[in-house]
Amino acid sequence: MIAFFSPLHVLHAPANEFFRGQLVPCFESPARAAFVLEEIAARGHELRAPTADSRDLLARIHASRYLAFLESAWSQWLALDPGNAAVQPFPSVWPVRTLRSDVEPGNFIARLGLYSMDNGTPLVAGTWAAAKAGADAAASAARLLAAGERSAFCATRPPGHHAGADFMGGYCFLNNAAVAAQALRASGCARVAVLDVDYHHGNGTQSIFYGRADVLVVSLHGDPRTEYPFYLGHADEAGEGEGLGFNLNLPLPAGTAADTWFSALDAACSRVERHRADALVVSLGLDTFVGDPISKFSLSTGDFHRLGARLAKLGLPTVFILEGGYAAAELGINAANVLDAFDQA
Ligand code: SP5
Ligand code: ZN
Repeated sequence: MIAFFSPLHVLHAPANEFFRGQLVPCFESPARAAFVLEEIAARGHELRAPTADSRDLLARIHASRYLAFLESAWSQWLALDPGNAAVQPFPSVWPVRTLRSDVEPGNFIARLGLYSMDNGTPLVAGTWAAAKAGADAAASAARLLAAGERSAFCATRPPGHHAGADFMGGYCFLNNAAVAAQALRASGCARVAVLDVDYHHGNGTQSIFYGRADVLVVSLHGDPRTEYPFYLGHADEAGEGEGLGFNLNLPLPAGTAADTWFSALDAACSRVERHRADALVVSLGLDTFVGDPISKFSLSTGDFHRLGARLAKLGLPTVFILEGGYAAAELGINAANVLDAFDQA
């Protein structure tokens, strides 16, 4: 399988994130992509740099004021104080219910809160460049499918599925899966399906397509009653307006065993089949792995073969987008197992 990879991902390397009131090392690290790169190269997959510019697609997925903020956020932060070059900005105030989000505040931290869903998504000097390269990879993968390729993989980081039209969150800034889906629509696919198998509900992707019938979103994830992102991902979220019936959430309790997970995957695949999609985007989070340090499902390394084989049975042109997965040393093996089983099916 052709794999898109940009070395620019290393520019997004924040040191710390908050966990229970303390700063801890970031789980979402450059080492993740390095392990993925190493393993897919070792297994003979072809690596390519992104070839497409995602700027026009990003403008269709994200709000222009959010994109403008993200692109210039670091220079805005430095403009406050040159000493900020060595400091990570974190939001500390958010426009929750009854507060206004239509007026962009003049205060940088207030703007950062306006455009964030959590304080767990650290932003650094190279975040925009790394995230943009990931979106370019997603656009490149869609272009490859339009040219007749069966599948492509985007070894992207930072991940994307928590990022909504106008906010970052959950280590995500630009929604790469949404970019791929929109690019596939633009290249002539009448119906696209996004299947999100990350441990965490893909709230950003869901919200971006919630009112649309042309892009079905199906997600299999830890129950948001106890798992991040907490405030979205319940089973009764079915879409709205024209999009009613085109969103399916399959939340599973933390601790769910692999066989139950694969039964839910079958249900997800059935819904994708019923959509009669022309192409599939897989938000490939690998934090369902038993050894993941922040998640509570128990897929084994071998189970990722089973996942790749099951997805291949859908028989659809498929873009795989790397999302989460924080057992970095096993991430490459788990990702490559999905791709190899898909290729061999
Ligand atoms: C893309 C993706 O997988 N994003 C996940 C974002 C999760 N953010 C919350 C992290 C909470 C860390 N909890 C640490 C528990 C250690 N026992
Ligand atoms: Zn995740």
